[in-house]
Amino acid sequence: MLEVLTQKLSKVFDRLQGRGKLSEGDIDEALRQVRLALLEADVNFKVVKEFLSKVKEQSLGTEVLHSLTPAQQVIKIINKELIVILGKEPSCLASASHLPSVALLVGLQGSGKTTTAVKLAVQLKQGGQRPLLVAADTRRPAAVEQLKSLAKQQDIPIYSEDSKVAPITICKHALKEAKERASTWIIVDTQGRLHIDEAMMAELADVKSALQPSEVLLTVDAMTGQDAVRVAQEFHSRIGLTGLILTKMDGDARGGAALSIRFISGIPIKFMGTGEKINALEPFYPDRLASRILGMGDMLSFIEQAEKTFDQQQAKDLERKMRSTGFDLEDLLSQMRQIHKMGSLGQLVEMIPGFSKFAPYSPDEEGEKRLKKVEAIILSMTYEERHNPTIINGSRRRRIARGSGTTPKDINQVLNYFYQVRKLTQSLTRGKLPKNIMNMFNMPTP
Ligand SMILES: Nc1nc2c(ncn2[C@@H]2O[C@H](COP(=O)(O)OP(=O)(O)OP(=O)(O)O)[C@@H](O)[C@H]2O)c(=O)[nH]1
Ligand SMILES: [Mg+2]
Repeated sequence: MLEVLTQKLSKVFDRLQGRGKLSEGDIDEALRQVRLALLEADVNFKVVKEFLSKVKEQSLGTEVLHSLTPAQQVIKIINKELIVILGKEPSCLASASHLPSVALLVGLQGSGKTTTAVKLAVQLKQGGQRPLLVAADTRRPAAVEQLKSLAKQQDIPIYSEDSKVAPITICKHALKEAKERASTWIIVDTQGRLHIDEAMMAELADVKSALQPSEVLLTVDAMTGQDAVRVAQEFHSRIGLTGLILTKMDGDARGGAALSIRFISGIPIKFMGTGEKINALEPFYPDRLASRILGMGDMLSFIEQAEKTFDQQQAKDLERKMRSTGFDLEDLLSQMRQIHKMGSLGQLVEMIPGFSKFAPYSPDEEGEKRLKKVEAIILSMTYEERHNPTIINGSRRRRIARGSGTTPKDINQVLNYFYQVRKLTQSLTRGKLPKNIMNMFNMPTP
Protein backbone atom coordinates (compact mmCIF):
# COMPACT_ATOMS: atom_id res chain seq x y z
CA MET A 1 0.00 0.00 0.00
CA LEU A 2 1.49 3.30 -1.11
CA GLU A 3 4.92 1.66 -1.03
CA VAL A 4 6.52 3.99 -3.55
CA LEU A 5 5.57 7.09 -1.58
CA THR A 6 6.73 5.50 1.65
CA GLN A 7 10.09 4.57 0.17
CA LYS A 8 10.63 8.09 -1.14
CA LEU A 9 9.70 9.71 2.17
CA SER A 10 11.89 7.23 4.00
CA LYS A 11 14.86 8.43 1.97
CA VAL A 12 14.12 12.07 2.74
CA PHE A 13 13.87 11.31 6.46
CA ASP A 14 17.08 9.30 6.45
CA ARG A 15 18.93 12.22 4.93
CA LEU A 16 17.42 14.61 7.49
CA GLN A 17 18.33 12.39 10.38
CA GLY A 18 21.90 12.22 9.19
CA ARG A 19 22.26 15.87 10.19
CA GLY A 20 22.60 17.11 13.72
CA LYS A 21 21.35 20.66 13.51
CA LEU A 22 18.92 21.71 10.79
CA SER A 23 19.28 25.03 8.99
CA GLU A 24 16.40 26.65 7.16
CA GLY A 25 18.10 25.46 3.97
CA ASP A 26 18.08 21.85 5.16
CA ILE A 27 14.37 22.04 5.91
CA ASP A 28 13.62 23.68 2.58
CA GLU A 29 15.49 20.97 0.73
CA ALA A 30 13.69 18.20 2.63
CA LEU A 31 10.30 19.77 2.00
CA ARG A 32 11.12 20.15 -1.67
CA GLN A 33 11.73 16.40 -1.81
CA VAL A 34 8.51 15.71 0.08
CA ARG A 35 6.67 17.91 -2.40
CA LEU A 36 8.05 15.96 -5.35
CA ALA A 37 7.18 12.65 -3.74
CA LEU A 38 3.60 13.77 -3.11
CA LEU A 39 3.09 15.14 -6.60
CA GLU A 40 4.50 11.97 -8.11
CA ALA A 41 2.00 10.02 -6.00
CA ASP A 42 -0.69 12.04 -7.79
CA VAL A 43 -1.74 14.03 -4.74
CA ASN A 44 -3.76 17.08 -5.69
CA PHE A 45 -1.50 20.15 -5.94
CA LYS A 46 -3.75 22.25 -3.70
CA VAL A 47 -3.44 19.67 -0.97
CA VAL A 48 0.33 19.55 -1.38
CA LYS A 49 0.61 23.33 -1.19
CA GLU A 50 -1.55 23.67 1.91
CA PHE A 51 0.21 20.77 3.60
CA LEU A 52 3.73 22.02 2.99
CA SER A 53 3.04 25.60 3.98
CA LYS A 54 1.72 24.41 7.33
CA VAL A 55 4.65 22.08 7.87
CA LYS A 56 7.17 24.77 6.98
CA GLU A 57 5.58 27.35 9.25
CA GLN A 58 5.66 25.00 12.22
CA SER A 59 9.13 23.60 11.47
CA LEU A 60 10.65 27.05 11.66
CA GLY A 61 8.59 28.48 14.47
CA THR A 62 8.55 25.49 16.74
CA GLU A 63 9.94 25.62 20.24
CA VAL A 64 12.67 23.06 20.75
CA LEU A 65 11.64 19.90 22.48
CA HIS A 66 14.66 18.41 24.17
CA SER A 67 13.51 14.84 23.82
CA LEU A 68 13.55 15.00 20.02
CA THR A 69 16.27 15.64 17.49
CA PRO A 70 15.53 18.43 14.98
CA ALA A 71 14.83 15.83 12.29
CA GLN A 72 12.43 13.99 14.54
CA GLN A 73 10.63 17.27 15.20
CA VAL A 74 10.12 17.80 11.47
CA ILE A 75 8.88 14.24 11.01
CA LYS A 76 6.50 14.71 13.91
CA ILE A 77 5.06 17.84 12.32
CA ILE A 78 4.73 16.11 8.97
CA ASN A 79 2.90 13.24 10.66
CA LYS A 80 0.55 15.62 12.43
CA GLU A 81 -0.31 17.55 9.28
CA LEU A 82 -0.76 14.36 7.28
CA ILE A 83 -3.34 13.23 9.84
CA VAL A 84 -5.16 16.55 9.40
CA ILE A 85 -5.23 16.07 5.61
CA LEU A 86 -6.60 12.56 6.04
CA GLY A 87 -9.46 13.76 8.22
CA LYS A 88 -8.01 13.94 11.74
CA GLU A 89 -10.56 11.82 13.62
CA PRO A 90 -11.88 8.44 12.54
CA SER A 91 -15.47 8.55 11.37
CA CYS A 92 -17.83 5.70 12.28
CA LEU A 93 -21.00 4.45 10.65
CA ALA A 94 -24.02 6.47 11.71
CA SER A 95 -27.07 4.46 12.63
CA ALA A 96 -30.65 5.72 12.41
CA SER A 97 -32.75 6.67 15.43
CA HIS A 98 -35.27 4.00 14.53
CA LEU A 99 -34.34 0.58 13.16
CA PRO A 100 -33.39 -0.63 10.70
CA SER A 101 -30.58 1.72 9.74
CA VAL A 102 -29.93 1.87 6.02
CA ALA A 103 -26.61 2.13 4.20
CA LEU A 104 -26.80 2.84 0.48
CA LEU A 105 -23.70 1.88 -1.48
CA VAL A 106 -23.11 3.89 -4.63
CA GLY A 107 -20.27 4.23 -7.09
CA LEU A 108 -19.00 3.77 -10.61
CA GLN A 109 -18.89 0.39 -12.32
CA GLY A 110 -16.31 -1.94 -10.86
CA SER A 111 -15.45 0.35 -7.96
CA GLY A 112 -16.32 -2.37 -5.47
CA LYS A 113 -19.93 -1.75 -4.35
CA THR A 114 -21.05 -5.35 -4.34
CA THR A 115 -17.93 -6.72 -2.66
CA THR A 116 -17.90 -3.91 -0.11
CA ALA A 117 -21.61 -4.37 0.67
CA VAL A 118 -20.89 -7.94 1.73
CA LYS A 119 -17.69 -6.97 3.59
CA LEU A 120 -19.66 -4.36 5.50
CA ALA A 121 -22.49 -6.77 6.31
CA VAL A 122 -19.96 -9.26 7.66
CA GLN A 123 -18.39 -6.60 9.91
CA LEU A 124 -21.78 -5.52 11.19
CA LYS A 125 -22.68 -9.12 11.90
CA GLN A 126 -19.41 -9.60 13.75
CA GLY A 127 -20.32 -6.54 15.79
CA GLY A 128 -23.57 -8.18 16.87
CA GLN A 129 -25.86 -6.50 14.31
CA ARG A 130 -28.40 -8.26 12.10
CA PRO A 131 -27.75 -7.05 8.54
CA LEU A 132 -29.92 -7.67 5.48
CA LEU A 133 -28.36 -7.27 2.04
CA VAL A 134 -30.52 -5.87 -0.72
CA ALA A 135 -29.87 -6.52 -4.41
CA ALA A 136 -30.97 -3.27 -6.04
CA ASP A 137 -28.67 -3.49 -9.03
CA THR A 138 -31.06 -4.75 -11.67
CA ARG A 139 -29.13 -3.28 -14.56
CA ARG A 140 -26.24 -5.69 -14.91
CA PRO A 141 -27.67 -9.16 -15.54
CA ALA A 142 -25.32 -11.08 -13.26
CA ALA A 143 -25.27 -8.55 -10.43
CA VAL A 144 -28.00 -10.15 -8.33
CA GLU A 145 -26.40 -13.58 -8.65
CA GLN A 146 -23.00 -12.18 -7.63
CA LEU A 147 -24.44 -10.67 -4.47
CA LYS A 148 -26.48 -13.79 -3.72
CA SER A 149 -23.50 -16.06 -3.96
CA LEU A 150 -21.26 -13.84 -1.82
CA ALA A 151 -24.01 -13.46 0.79
CA LYS A 152 -24.57 -17.19 0.88
CA GLN A 153 -20.88 -17.87 1.46
CA GLN A 154 -20.97 -15.53 4.44
CA ASP A 155 -24.34 -16.69 5.68
CA ILE A 156 -25.89 -13.22 5.45
CA PRO A 157 -29.58 -12.93 4.53
CA ILE A 158 -30.36 -11.19 1.26
CA TYR A 159 -33.47 -9.70 -0.28
CA SER A 160 -33.82 -9.82 -4.06
CA GLU A 161 -36.53 -9.83 -6.71
CA ASP A 162 -36.79 -10.39 -10.41
CA SER A 163 -34.56 -7.97 -12.33
CA LYS A 164 -37.60 -6.55 -14.13
CA VAL A 165 -38.80 -4.97 -10.89
CA ALA A 166 -37.71 -1.37 -10.38
CA PRO A 167 -34.97 -0.87 -7.74
CA ILE A 168 -37.14 1.57 -5.80
CA THR A 169 -39.88 -1.07 -5.49
CA ILE A 170 -37.37 -3.71 -4.41
CA CYS A 171 -36.05 -1.35 -1.75
CA LYS A 172 -39.52 -0.63 -0.38
CA HIS A 173 -40.26 -4.35 -0.16
CA ALA A 174 -36.87 -4.96 1.44
CA LEU A 175 -37.70 -2.45 4.15
CA LYS A 176 -40.80 -4.48 5.01
CA GLU A 177 -38.84 -7.70 4.98
CA ALA A 178 -36.22 -6.17 7.27
CA LYS A 179 -38.88 -5.18 9.79
CA GLU A 180 -40.31 -8.72 9.76
CA ARG A 181 -36.87 -10.19 10.27
CA ALA A 182 -36.02 -7.59 12.92
CA SER A 183 -32.90 -6.68 10.96
CA THR A 184 -30.90 -3.81 12.42
CA TRP A 185 -29.14 -2.78 9.20
CA ILE A 186 -30.05 -2.82 5.51
CA ILE A 187 -27.14 -2.68 3.09
CA VAL A 188 -28.20 -1.79 -0.43
CA ASP A 189 -26.10 -2.67 -3.48
CA THR A 190 -26.89 -0.39 -6.43
CA GLN A 191 -26.07 -0.18 -10.10
CA GLY A 192 -22.84 1.32 -11.38
CA ARG A 193 -21.90 2.83 -14.72
CA LEU A 194 -18.65 3.64 -16.39
CA HIS A 195 -19.23 7.38 -16.11
CA ILE A 196 -21.48 9.70 -14.18
CA ASP A 197 -24.80 9.29 -15.89
CA GLU A 198 -28.19 11.04 -15.66
CA ALA A 199 -30.26 7.85 -15.47
CA MET A 200 -28.08 6.39 -12.74
CA MET A 201 -28.17 9.56 -10.65
CA ALA A 202 -31.94 9.84 -11.00
CA GLU A 203 -32.41 6.25 -9.88
CA LEU A 204 -30.09 6.67 -6.89
CA ALA A 205 -31.83 9.88 -5.85
CA ASP A 206 -35.19 8.05 -5.95
CA VAL A 207 -33.92 5.14 -3.91
CA LYS A 208 -32.38 7.54 -1.44
CA SER A 209 -35.59 9.46 -0.88
CA ALA A 210 -37.56 6.22 -0.46
CA LEU A 211 -35.16 4.70 2.07
CA GLN A 212 -33.91 7.75 3.96
CA PRO A 213 -30.55 6.08 4.60
CA SER A 214 -28.39 7.14 7.53
CA GLU A 215 -25.37 6.40 5.33
CA VAL A 216 -24.85 7.04 1.62
CA LEU A 217 -21.41 5.61 0.98
CA LEU A 218 -19.45 6.10 -2.21
CA THR A 219 -16.97 3.38 -3.12
CA VAL A 220 -14.01 4.82 -4.98
CA ASP A 221 -11.21 2.88 -6.55
CA ALA A 222 -8.02 4.23 -4.97
CA MET A 223 -6.11 3.31 -8.10
CA THR A 224 -7.93 5.91 -10.18
CA GLY A 225 -6.02 8.83 -8.62
CA GLN A 226 -7.33 12.34 -9.21
CA ASP A 227 -10.36 11.02 -11.10
CA ALA A 228 -11.64 9.57 -7.85
CA VAL A 229 -11.73 13.06 -6.37
CA ARG A 230 -13.82 14.39 -9.24
CA VAL A 231 -16.21 11.45 -9.02
CA ALA A 232 -16.70 12.02 -5.29
CA GLN A 233 -17.46 15.71 -5.81
CA GLU A 234 -19.97 14.92 -8.55
CA PHE A 235 -21.81 12.25 -6.56
CA HIS A 236 -21.87 14.49 -3.53
CA SER A 237 -23.38 17.41 -5.36
CA ARG A 238 -26.00 15.21 -7.04
CA ILE A 239 -27.21 12.90 -4.30
CA GLY A 240 -25.38 13.90 -1.13
CA LEU A 241 -22.87 11.52 0.46
CA THR A 242 -22.20 10.79 4.11
CA GLY A 243 -18.95 8.92 3.64
CA LEU A 244 -16.35 7.43 1.34
CA ILE A 245 -14.93 3.95 1.10
CA LEU A 246 -11.55 3.74 -0.63
CA THR A 247 -11.26 0.36 -2.29
CA LYS A 248 -8.25 -1.46 -3.72
CA MET A 249 -5.80 0.22 -1.37
CA ASP A 250 -3.82 -3.00 -1.62
CA GLY A 251 -2.90 -2.22 -5.22
CA ASP A 252 0.27 -0.37 -6.06
CA ALA A 253 -1.80 2.80 -6.12
CA ARG A 254 0.21 5.98 -6.16
CA GLY A 255 -1.94 7.10 -3.28
CA GLY A 256 -3.09 10.43 -4.61
CA ALA A 257 -6.75 9.63 -4.09
CA ALA A 258 -6.31 8.63 -0.47
CA LEU A 259 -4.44 11.81 0.33
CA SER A 260 -6.53 14.27 -1.63
CA ILE A 261 -10.10 13.12 -1.49
CA ARG A 262 -11.00 14.03 2.06
CA PHE A 263 -9.39 17.44 1.92
CA ILE A 264 -10.87 18.43 -1.43
CA SER A 265 -14.36 16.95 -1.05
CA GLY A 266 -14.81 17.47 2.69
CA ILE A 267 -16.44 14.02 2.95
CA PRO A 268 -15.00 11.68 5.59
CA ILE A 269 -13.37 8.41 4.56
CA LYS A 270 -15.03 5.70 6.65
CA PHE A 271 -13.42 2.48 5.46
CA MET A 272 -10.75 1.21 3.16
CA GLY A 273 -10.75 -2.01 1.16
CA THR A 274 -7.41 -3.77 1.23
CA GLY A 275 -8.00 -6.92 -0.81
CA GLU A 276 -10.44 -9.13 -2.61
CA LYS A 277 -11.09 -11.32 0.40
CA ILE A 278 -14.22 -10.59 2.39
CA ASN A 279 -12.34 -9.74 5.58
CA ALA A 280 -10.21 -7.14 3.78
CA LEU A 281 -12.07 -4.04 4.94
CA GLU A 282 -10.60 -1.79 7.61
CA PRO A 283 -12.15 1.15 9.41
CA PHE A 284 -10.28 4.23 8.26
CA TYR A 285 -7.99 5.70 10.91
CA PRO A 286 -6.22 8.85 9.69
CA ASP A 287 -3.44 8.50 12.26
CA ARG A 288 -2.70 4.90 11.37
CA LEU A 289 -2.61 5.52 7.63
CA ALA A 290 -0.34 8.52 8.21
CA SER A 291 2.14 6.46 10.16
CA ARG A 292 2.01 3.75 7.51
CA ILE A 293 2.68 6.30 4.77
CA LEU A 294 5.59 7.70 6.75
CA GLY A 295 6.94 4.19 7.21
CA MET A 296 6.38 4.18 10.94
CA GLY A 297 4.46 0.96 10.96
CA ASP A 298 1.09 0.19 12.35
CA MET A 299 0.83 -2.50 14.92
CA LEU A 300 -2.72 -1.59 15.93
CA SER A 301 -4.18 -2.30 12.51
CA PHE A 302 -2.39 -5.60 12.42
CA ILE A 303 -3.70 -6.75 15.78
CA GLU A 304 -7.21 -5.82 14.82
CA GLN A 305 -6.89 -7.67 11.52
CA ALA A 306 -5.51 -10.74 13.22
CA GLU A 307 -8.33 -10.84 15.74
CA LYS A 308 -10.92 -10.69 13.03
CA THR A 309 -9.35 -13.30 10.80
CA PHE A 310 -8.86 -15.81 13.55
CA ASP A 311 -12.13 -17.61 13.54
CA GLN A 312 -13.33 -17.57 17.13
CA GLN A 313 -15.38 -20.74 16.92
CA GLN A 314 -12.64 -22.67 15.16
CA ALA A 315 -10.22 -21.49 17.82
CA LYS A 316 -12.49 -22.78 20.58
CA ASP A 317 -12.92 -26.15 18.88
CA LEU A 318 -9.20 -26.45 18.45
CA GLU A 319 -8.56 -25.59 22.06
CA ARG A 320 -11.07 -28.19 23.24
CA LYS A 321 -9.43 -30.76 21.04
CA MET A 322 -5.96 -29.90 22.28
CA ARG A 323 -7.11 -30.28 25.83
CA SER A 324 -8.53 -33.69 25.12
CA THR A 325 -5.09 -34.56 23.60
CA GLY A 326 -6.77 -35.70 20.39
CA PHE A 327 -4.72 -33.08 18.52
CA ASP A 328 -3.76 -34.57 15.14
CA LEU A 329 -2.09 -33.58 11.87
CA GLU A 330 -5.31 -32.19 10.42
CA ASP A 331 -5.58 -29.83 13.37
CA LEU A 332 -1.97 -28.80 12.85
CA LEU A 333 -2.75 -27.94 9.24
CA SER A 334 -5.83 -25.93 10.15
CA GLN A 335 -3.83 -24.09 12.81
CA MET A 336 -1.09 -23.24 10.31
CA ARG A 337 -3.67 -22.08 7.77
CA GLN A 338 -5.21 -19.74 10.32
CA ILE A 339 -1.88 -18.21 11.22
CA HIS A 340 -1.16 -17.74 7.54
CA LYS A 341 -4.55 -16.12 6.99
CA MET A 342 -3.70 -13.42 9.49
CA GLY A 343 -1.63 -11.84 6.78
CA SER A 344 1.45 -12.69 4.87
CA LEU A 345 4.75 -12.11 6.58
CA GLY A 346 5.23 -9.27 4.14
CA GLN A 347 2.30 -7.39 5.58
CA LEU A 348 3.48 -8.16 9.07
CA VAL A 349 6.92 -6.78 8.38
CA GLU A 350 5.43 -3.66 6.84
CA MET A 351 3.52 -2.97 10.02
CA ILE A 352 6.44 -3.17 12.40
CA PRO A 353 7.90 0.27 13.06
CA GLY A 354 11.26 0.75 11.39
CA PHE A 355 11.00 -2.32 9.21
CA SER A 356 9.28 -0.84 6.22
CA LYS A 357 12.61 -0.24 4.53
CA PHE A 358 13.21 -3.97 4.44
CA ALA A 359 9.71 -4.82 3.24
CA PRO A 360 10.73 -5.56 -0.36
CA TYR A 361 12.97 -8.35 0.95
CA SER A 362 10.42 -9.80 3.36
CA PRO A 363 10.21 -13.59 3.42
CA ASP A 364 6.65 -13.35 2.21
CA GLU A 365 6.80 -16.00 -0.51
CA GLU A 366 8.80 -18.27 1.71
CA GLY A 367 6.00 -18.44 4.25
CA GLU A 368 3.53 -19.25 1.53
CA LYS A 369 5.85 -21.93 0.10
CA ARG A 370 6.33 -23.44 3.52
CA LEU A 371 2.61 -23.74 4.15
CA LYS A 372 2.02 -25.22 0.69
CA LYS A 373 4.66 -27.85 1.37
CA VAL A 374 3.24 -28.88 4.76
CA GLU A 375 -0.19 -28.89 3.16
CA ALA A 376 0.97 -31.19 0.35
CA ILE A 377 2.58 -33.56 2.83
CA ILE A 378 -0.39 -33.82 5.18
CA LEU A 379 -2.84 -34.14 2.30
CA SER A 380 -0.77 -37.01 0.87
CA MET A 381 -1.32 -39.00 4.06
CA THR A 382 -4.16 -41.44 4.53
CA TYR A 383 -6.91 -40.67 7.02
CA GLU A 384 -5.37 -43.12 9.48
CA GLU A 385 -1.90 -41.62 9.18
CA ARG A 386 -3.21 -38.11 9.83
CA HIS A 387 -4.98 -39.19 12.97
CA ASN A 388 -2.38 -41.61 14.22
CA PRO A 389 1.04 -40.56 12.86
CA THR A 390 2.92 -43.16 14.92
CA ILE A 391 2.12 -45.72 12.22
CA ILE A 392 4.18 -43.80 9.67
CA ASN A 393 7.16 -46.08 9.05
CA GLY A 394 9.90 -45.97 6.41
CA SER A 395 7.83 -47.23 3.51
CA ARG A 396 4.86 -45.02 4.34
CA ARG A 397 7.27 -42.09 4.58
CA ARG A 398 8.61 -42.80 1.11
CA ARG A 399 5.10 -43.08 -0.30
CA ILE A 400 4.02 -39.79 1.25
CA ALA A 401 7.19 -38.10 -0.05
CA ARG A 402 6.48 -39.33 -3.57
CA GLY A 403 2.86 -38.25 -3.37
CA SER A 404 3.70 -34.75 -2.18
CA GLY A 405 6.80 -34.20 -4.31
CA THR A 406 9.01 -33.93 -1.22
CA THR A 407 11.64 -36.09 0.50
CA PRO A 408 11.39 -38.45 3.50
CA LYS A 409 13.49 -35.89 5.36
CA ASP A 410 10.75 -33.29 4.82
CA ILE A 411 8.19 -35.72 6.20
CA ASN A 412 10.34 -36.14 9.31
CA GLN A 413 10.54 -32.39 9.76
CA VAL A 414 6.78 -32.02 9.61
CA LEU A 415 6.28 -34.92 12.01
CA ASN A 416 8.84 -33.50 14.44
CA TYR A 417 7.14 -30.14 14.30
CA PHE A 418 3.80 -31.82 14.91
CA TYR A 419 5.09 -33.73 17.95
CA GLN A 420 6.64 -30.56 19.35
CA VAL A 421 3.42 -28.59 19.01
CA ARG A 422 1.44 -31.44 20.54
CA LYS A 423 3.87 -31.81 23.40
CA LEU A 424 3.78 -28.10 24.03
CA THR A 425 0.00 -27.94 24.08
CA GLN A 426 -0.21 -30.96 26.35
CA SER A 427 2.31 -29.46 28.77
CA LEU A 428 0.42 -26.21 28.73
CA THR A 429 -2.83 -27.90 29.59
CA ARG A 430 -1.08 -29.67 32.45
CA GLY A 431 0.23 -26.32 33.59
CA LYS A 432 3.98 -26.81 33.11
CA LEU A 433 6.27 -25.66 30.36
CA PRO A 434 8.77 -27.86 28.53
CA LYS A 435 12.42 -26.89 29.04
CA ASN A 436 13.24 -26.27 25.40
CA ILE A 437 10.32 -23.93 24.78
CA MET A 438 12.44 -21.60 22.66
CA ASN A 439 12.97 -24.35 20.10
CA MET A 440 9.33 -25.19 19.93
CA PHE A 441 8.38 -22.74 17.27
CA ASN A 442 10.91 -23.66 14.63
CA MET A 443 8.61 -24.45 11.76
CA PRO A 444 9.86 -26.79 9.02
CA THR A 445 11.90 -24.92 6.43
CA PRO A 446 10.86 -24.98 2.76
N1 LIG B 1 -7.69 -5.97 -4.71
C1 LIG B 1 -8.90 -5.54 -4.39
N2 LIG B 1 -9.93 -5.83 -5.19
C2 LIG B 1 -11.15 -5.37 -4.86
C3 LIG B 1 -11.37 -4.60 -3.70
N3 LIG B 1 -12.70 -4.30 -3.65
C4 LIG B 1 -13.26 -4.88 -4.73
N4 LIG B 1 -12.33 -5.52 -5.48
C5 LIG B 1 -12.51 -6.26 -6.75
O1 LIG B 1 -12.97 -5.35 -7.74
C6 LIG B 1 -13.82 -6.01 -8.64
C7 LIG B 1 -15.13 -5.25 -8.79
O2 LIG B 1 -15.81 -5.31 -7.55
P1 LIG B 1 -17.40 -5.27 -7.45
O3 LIG B 1 -17.72 -5.34 -6.01
O4 LIG B 1 -18.02 -6.27 -8.34
O5 LIG B 1 -17.67 -3.82 -8.01
P2 LIG B 1 -19.06 -3.11 -8.28
O6 LIG B 1 -18.89 -1.68 -7.96
O7 LIG B 1 -20.15 -3.83 -7.61
O8 LIG B 1 -19.20 -3.28 -9.87
P3 LIG B 1 -20.53 -3.16 -10.78
O9 LIG B 1 -21.59 -3.95 -10.09
O10 LIG B 1 -20.13 -3.73 -12.09
O11 LIG B 1 -20.85 -1.72 -10.89
C8 LIG B 1 -14.01 -7.41 -8.11
O12 LIG B 1 -13.17 -8.29 -8.82
C9 LIG B 1 -13.57 -7.32 -6.66
O13 LIG B 1 -13.06 -8.53 -6.18
C10 LIG B 1 -10.24 -4.28 -2.86
O14 LIG B 1 -10.32 -3.61 -1.82
N5 LIG B 1 -9.03 -4.78 -3.26
MG1 LIG C 1 -21.90 -4.65 -8.30
